[in-house]
Amino acid sequence: MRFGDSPINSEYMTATLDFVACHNMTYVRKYNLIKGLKAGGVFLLNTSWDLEHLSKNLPSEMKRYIAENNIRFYTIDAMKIAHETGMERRINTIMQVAFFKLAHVMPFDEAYEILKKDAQKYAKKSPTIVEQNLKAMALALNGLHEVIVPESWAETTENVIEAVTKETARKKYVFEIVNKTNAFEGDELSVQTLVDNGMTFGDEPLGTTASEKRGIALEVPEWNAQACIQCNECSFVCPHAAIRPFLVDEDEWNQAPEGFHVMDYKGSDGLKYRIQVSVEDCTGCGLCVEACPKKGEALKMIPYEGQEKESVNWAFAQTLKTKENPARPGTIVASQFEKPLFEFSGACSGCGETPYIKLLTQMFGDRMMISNATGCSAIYGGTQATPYTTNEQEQGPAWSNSLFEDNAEYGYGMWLASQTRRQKLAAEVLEALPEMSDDLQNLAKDWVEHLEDSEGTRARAEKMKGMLASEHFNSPKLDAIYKQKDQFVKPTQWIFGGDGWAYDIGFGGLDHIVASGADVNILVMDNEVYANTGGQVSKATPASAIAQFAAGGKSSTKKDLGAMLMTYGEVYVAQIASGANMMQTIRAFDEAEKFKGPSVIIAYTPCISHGLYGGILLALDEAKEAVNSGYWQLYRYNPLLEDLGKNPMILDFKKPDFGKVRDFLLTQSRFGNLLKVDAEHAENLYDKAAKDSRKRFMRYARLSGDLDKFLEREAKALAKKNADLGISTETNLKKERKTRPVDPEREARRAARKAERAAKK
Ligand SMILES: Cc1ncc(C[n+]2csc(CCOP(=O)(O)OP(=O)(O)O)c2C)c(N)n1
Ligand code: SF4
Ligand code: SF4
Ligand code: SF4
Repeated sequence: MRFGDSPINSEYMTATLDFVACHNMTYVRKYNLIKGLKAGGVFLLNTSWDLEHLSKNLPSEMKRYIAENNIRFYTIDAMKIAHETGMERRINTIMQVAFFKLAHVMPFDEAYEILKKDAQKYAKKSPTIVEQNLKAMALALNGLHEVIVPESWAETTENVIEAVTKETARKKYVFEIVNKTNAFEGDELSVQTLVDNGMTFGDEPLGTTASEKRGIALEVPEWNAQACIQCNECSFVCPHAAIRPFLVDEDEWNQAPEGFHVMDYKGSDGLKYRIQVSVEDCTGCGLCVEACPKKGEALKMIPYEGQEKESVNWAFAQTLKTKENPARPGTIVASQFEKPLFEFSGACSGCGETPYIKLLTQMFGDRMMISNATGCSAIYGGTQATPYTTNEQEQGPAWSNSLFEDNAEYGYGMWLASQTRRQKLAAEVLEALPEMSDDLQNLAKDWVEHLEDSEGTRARAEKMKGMLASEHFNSPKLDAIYKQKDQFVKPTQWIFGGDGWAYDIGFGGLDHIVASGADVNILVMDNEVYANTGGQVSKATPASAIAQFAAGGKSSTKKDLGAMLMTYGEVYVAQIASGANMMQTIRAFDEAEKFKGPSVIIAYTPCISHGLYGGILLALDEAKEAVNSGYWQLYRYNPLLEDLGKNPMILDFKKPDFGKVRDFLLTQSRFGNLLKVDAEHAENLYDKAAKDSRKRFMRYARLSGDLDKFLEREAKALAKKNADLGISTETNLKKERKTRPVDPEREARRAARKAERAAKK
């Protein structure tokens, strides 16, 4: 930020600075934070370290700079203050006070009054929040501590930043590209360095985020074996794959480091079970704890400090052998014993998109091909470090991003290429049958017969590979087939993107590819906004949501992409929300992948752009309430069922309470802010949003055959509600009439009126 007496209109990066604040102390070892700080300038660090720890932990380069340039160095333990005042992990108010106190951009008393007044904005929500903020502000003033910089700091020579970087660099690429760009020194990279790292065609090695070890969490989960029920749900919801279940055999257990506590695995004799957190990859979102059925007992958030030892345990867990998955296939537990081939992405802490991608890689990652639309998933998916990685056999997703608008076509091209190669290979296999042994012939015929089948493809491919390994010398034809062994496994083509891509800018292409009948799987991560470019409205944005280009709340209805695609009749379509129903998500992914035609899965995606009051920590509740209120419908439309004479449409949640839509909307600022601007307008739009949700649900219920049941239930509920309120409705009037005692006078009057009418005729 720049400050001056007159408005500053020009935009440029600041190079010489008066004030630098670091709100996350793990950054001190990652970035050259005080580069450009003027002599006599102020450096403020949020930390619990005292002088002894500062001397030990700060990089020498930083200590030297502070000492040589007479930097005024202050610390504050903002996390402690936040906890003491009930503000949990929110430290912004505290750091703001410290900033105004130290930066002198305006008289402090004046700034403090403004901040106090600003805190009153929370009064509408709760007076407690106002009190907490005011208390935190007062404690911030007392908590500021000026560090008396020891003279010895000027003489430190060891360069810690460099030492740490070199130590953690697994590869040349990580050292020369990833670490440089992460330290904001990408501008200094030469073209030659990119060429030397094989990037001429935009290629980059897989699994590089695993080397980043960003250590950005202020708090991390701590596992307690005594209370854990081994449900693996913490691992399922983690957006960053930073908490995972591990199975340990007796030999491995004997080698385990001290503190690597385990419990007996309840599903199989002789195996031990442990939930392990990678504290350096955790972002501290807290979702694992929210998901834990034994929240607060089996898993709880504790300060990162002191948990560094867990890195040793994580490193040990990485050396454990992969065990045969002991859990029942298709379950949540089983899914999480599979290694995620998408880990430690740089998505926002608590992102709702990444758990979907992670789960897909756990289910099909060893044979996945992915084309990705531009959007958040392209940025965290494939910038200088990629979260896509490989299993022990070096198998992993092949990923690429072309453009925003052509993603479906691009994925179709990938599919077509592999399809063409595999069909050519199948023809070669059939032609070479006479040159094969009987056993290989049987295998080869079976392989051709199941060319397009996902189930069992890995096993068939491995068997073919094994037999051909000894027979391929026998003939040039067999040798040519053996050389194409990478084509034996049926790949699974996925096409990822956000709603901005699928509903709007890439819709024409998506529709075209779906209509082609190609066996591709499309995942639409619907956060109902163009998140990556700052929150522009899309056709997926619901009525009443505020977004860019819809500042007064969107007035039109959310597009029903699923219903449009169902009209083809030959497309698998599902709507899911993993935070609300994990099993339905697994089922939909599995069915979509097996379906030999186009599949489209539309996934409800909590996002920081929704402005959840209470923070992204509540993302799972957001998904649950979206479904419970009927705002988001869960369904699977499977054309295969129609072929079996069944109804292809299955509603996976049938008891929505549309009366709760308004409550759901008011948990998020994207809707809630409208109320502050124009309450009447807001209420009208909320009403529309609820009606839109009901209409959509009815549309699906009509298809699934649940409509009558639902209307009946709705009528009964209404009658009960009215009866409770003493209001008469058609249903309870009838009931009343039946049960009302006969009143002779009224009966006589009725008979007289009837006679009068008859006489007139
Ligand atoms: C043709 C084109 N228009 C606009 C852009 C800029 N752009 C890049 S990502 C993006 C938003 C993506 O939104 P969405 O598809 O909803 O994904 P999200 O970021 O929400 O995950 C936009 C507008 C672009 N790259 N290409
Ligand atoms: S706090 Fe968030 S990032 Fe860390 S392990 Fe839990 S879910 Fe994963
Ligand atoms: S969610 Fe809780 S109970 Fe379930 S495995 Fe994780 S720590 Fe254990
Ligand atoms: S903006 Fe939303 S979708 Fe994008 S990375 Fe952040 S939380 Fe995820």
